[in-house]
Amino acid sequence: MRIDRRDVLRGGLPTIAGLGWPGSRVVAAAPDAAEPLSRSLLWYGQPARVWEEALPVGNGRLGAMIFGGVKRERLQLNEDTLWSGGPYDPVNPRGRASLKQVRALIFARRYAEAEALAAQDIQSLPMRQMSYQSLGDLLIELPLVNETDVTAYRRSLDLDSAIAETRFTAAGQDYIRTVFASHPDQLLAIRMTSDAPFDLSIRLETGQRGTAAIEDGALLLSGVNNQDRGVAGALKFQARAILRADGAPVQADGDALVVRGVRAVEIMLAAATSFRSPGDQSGDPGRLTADRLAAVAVTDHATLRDRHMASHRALFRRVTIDLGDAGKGGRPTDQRVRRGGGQEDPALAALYFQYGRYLMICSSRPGSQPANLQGIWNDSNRPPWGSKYTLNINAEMNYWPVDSAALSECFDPFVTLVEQLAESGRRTARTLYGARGWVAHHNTDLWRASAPVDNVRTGLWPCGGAWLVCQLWDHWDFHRDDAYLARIYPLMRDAALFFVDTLQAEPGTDYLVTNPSNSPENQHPYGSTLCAGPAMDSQILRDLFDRTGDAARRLGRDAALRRAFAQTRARLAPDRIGAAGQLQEWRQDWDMAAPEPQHRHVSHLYALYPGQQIDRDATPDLARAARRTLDLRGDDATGWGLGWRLNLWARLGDGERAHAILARLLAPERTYPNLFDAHPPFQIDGNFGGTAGIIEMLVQSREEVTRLLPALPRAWPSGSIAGIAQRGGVTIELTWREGQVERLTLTARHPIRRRIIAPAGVATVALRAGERRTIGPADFTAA
Ligand code: FUC
Repeated sequence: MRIDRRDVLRGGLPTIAGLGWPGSRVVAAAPDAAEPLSRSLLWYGQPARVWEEALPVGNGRLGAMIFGGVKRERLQLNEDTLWSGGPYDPVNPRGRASLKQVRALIFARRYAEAEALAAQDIQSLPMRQMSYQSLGDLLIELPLVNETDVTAYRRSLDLDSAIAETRFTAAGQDYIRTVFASHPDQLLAIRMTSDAPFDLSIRLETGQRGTAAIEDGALLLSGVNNQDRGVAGALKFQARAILRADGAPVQADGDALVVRGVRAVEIMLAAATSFRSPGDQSGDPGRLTADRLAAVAVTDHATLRDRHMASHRALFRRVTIDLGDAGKGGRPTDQRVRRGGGQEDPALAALYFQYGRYLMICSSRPGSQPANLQGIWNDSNRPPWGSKYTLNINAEMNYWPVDSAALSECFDPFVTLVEQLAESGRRTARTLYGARGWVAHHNTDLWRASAPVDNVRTGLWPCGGAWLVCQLWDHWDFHRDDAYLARIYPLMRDAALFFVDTLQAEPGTDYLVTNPSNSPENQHPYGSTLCAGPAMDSQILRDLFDRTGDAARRLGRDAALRRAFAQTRARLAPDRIGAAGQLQEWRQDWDMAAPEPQHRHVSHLYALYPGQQIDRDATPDLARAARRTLDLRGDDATGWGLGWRLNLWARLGDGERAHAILARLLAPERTYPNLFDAHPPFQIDGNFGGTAGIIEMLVQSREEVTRLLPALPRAWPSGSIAGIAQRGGVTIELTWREGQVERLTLTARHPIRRRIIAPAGVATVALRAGERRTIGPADFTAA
C-alpha cells in the first residue's frame, strides 16, 4: 500500500491491518498496565509509514527520525551544519542606484513599476538562498526476523528521558531497541537487546555526494555538500558509526557491519561537517567523528545513557504542567490526535506543550545552530522553503517559548545567529542602501545571507534584523543579566542606526516610514505587497528605538546617539484604527479591500503579541481594534498562523477563543501523528507557537505585572503549572481550582515589586533577591 502524506494530513490513516508488510500480523501493545501512564509519553501501535509519523531525537546538532521498523529500522539523520552551498554575498550591485526611484514609485503608488524595477535591480543574485540538507539514513536490519508474526509491538518516545524505544515480539522472541541523541557525548546511541540470540547488520545510505566505506571496523559516510543556485559546495561532511556486541566479532559484509548470535548490540554514531562559522570551514569532520567515538571507546552504554538523561532532565524537568485528565491518555497518541483531541483531551494539550519544550532542547543547544523551519529534522535536499530561517515570523516564533518555558540556555544559538547575521547585514546596509548599521530581510540561511531574496513581494522587507534584536532584548528582560545586555547592545544600536539612515519622510505628513517594504506577504488592493510604512514596521521600530535607548542608558553608553534614536522614534507613524474598527495594516485604510482578508500573517498585531505596545488595560481602544482585526482575519490558518492567533487571543484574555484555536492546531489537519506541526509538509514554528500560547493562556507578564489565568478556558477548570519564568526575573508555580487561584509561589532572582492580577482580585508583593513566597486566595483583594 502506498501511503500519501496527504492521507496522514487528513487523518485518513489506514488501519494496522494494512501496514505495508504484506501478510503481516501485528498486534499492538498498550503501555504495561503496571507502568504508570507517563504524562510525557508519545506511543504508537505500529511502525511509522511516513516520515511525519517517525519520532524525533536530537542533541541540538545531531538529529534522527526513528521509524520503529521491525525487520528493517530506519533512522533518518541530520547534522545541523549540513546545508548546501558555501559563503556567498548575493547583494545586487545595481540595487543602490535604483533605490531612490523604487522609493519614489512606491510613494507615487506606481506599484507595478516599483515591483518590476526592484525585481530586476534590488533583489539578490542568486534570488534564492541555500537549503538545509539531509545527511542520510542509518539502516539496522535483523535478517532472521520474520515479520509475519509480530506481537506486542509498541514504539514510544519519552519526553522526560529523551529516549525512543521500539519493542516487539517476533516468533516468540522479545526485542527492545532504544535510541537517544546525547548532548554531553555528541553522538547518537542505539541499543538492541533480545531474550535470545539474534543477527544484526547496519549500513549508512545518503542522497548526498558521498561514499560509504568500512575503515578500522567503523562505517564511514564521507562527502562534500551540494552546490546550489550556482554557489559551490564548500563543506566536507562525515558520519561514522561503530557496533559493539558483547565481545562478539563484528564483520564487514559489503558496505555493512554484521554481528551474529548476539543478545545485545550497541551502535554509536557521530557526524560532523567542516563548518565552523560562515567565514570558516576549516573543521575536520573525519577527525571530529573519530575523536567523539574514541572518547567513549571504553564507556558503557548505561553511563552514556545516564549522562544523556541527566543533561536533558536538567532542562526538561524545570517545568511541570497539569491541565486535567479526561481519561484519554491510555490511547495511542495518533488516535488521540485523530479524535480531535484538542477539544476534549486536556492531557493532550499538556503533552503538546511539553513536546514543544522537548523539541527545543533537541534542536537548539549552546554551540548548535538555532532551530530552523524544521528544527533539525529534514529528510530532503530540497526541503520546503529551504528549511531556513524565515525572519518575518517563523524564526522568531520558534524562540517565543524559550524564556517563559525555562529553557533560556536554548536561546544561545539564536544570539550567535544574530551576531553573524549582523556581519553580513553590515555589508548589505552599506552596499544596497548606503547606510550605516546592519539590515536583514525576510530570510537567512547557514551562511547568514541578509539581502532581499525569493521574490520582491515577500523578500523586500527590511525589518528582519530589527525584529531579531527586539527579541534579544526580550531575553534580557526575562533575566536582567547585564553582561548579556552589553553583548547584545552593539547589535541593537547598529540595527537602529540603519533606520536612522534609511527611514523616509512620508509625503504630506512629517512621519518617518520604511520604504520599500511590505506588510509581510499580504497584498494590498493595488495588486502588490510593496508599500511604505506598514503598521508592523513602525511597531517593530518603536520597540527597537525604545529598547536600544533603554539599553544604552543602563549601560551608560552613546548619549548622543540616544538622543538621535529618541528623535527618530518620535517621528514614527502611529497605529491607526480603520473604518471597520480594525487595526490598520497599512498607512491607508485598505484592509477591507485587500484581496486576501483572511491572510495567514497577522503582522500588524505584532504590537499585541509578541510586542507589548497594545494591552487591554493600558490601550483599550487599540486592543479592541486588534480584536476586530482578529475576527475579520478569521481563525483558520497554517500551523504557525494558528500559533500566533493563539497567543493573540490569550493576550486579549479570551480563554474560549484561545482554546478553540488550540483545538484547531491539535486537530489532524494541523498536527501529524508524531505531533509535528503540519504546514504541509512540516514546519516546527506551530509547535513552538503552541507551547508559548499555552503559557500565555495561564500566566502572562508585562513590566511589573503578572496576570494569572488570563485566558483560562472552561475545559481546564483545575490544574497547575510550575517553573514558568516571567519578565523581571521571577519564576512562578501556580495551582488553580474551579477557575480560581489556589496557590501561587513566586521566586525572585532580583529584588522585585509586582502587581498580581488574578480572576478574583489583585495582590501586590515585594520580594528580595532570592526570596520565595507563597500566597493564596486570602491575599487577593477584589479589584
Ligand atoms: C512565510 C510564510 C509561509 C511559510 C514560510 C516559511 O513566508 O508566509 O507560510 O511559513 O514563511
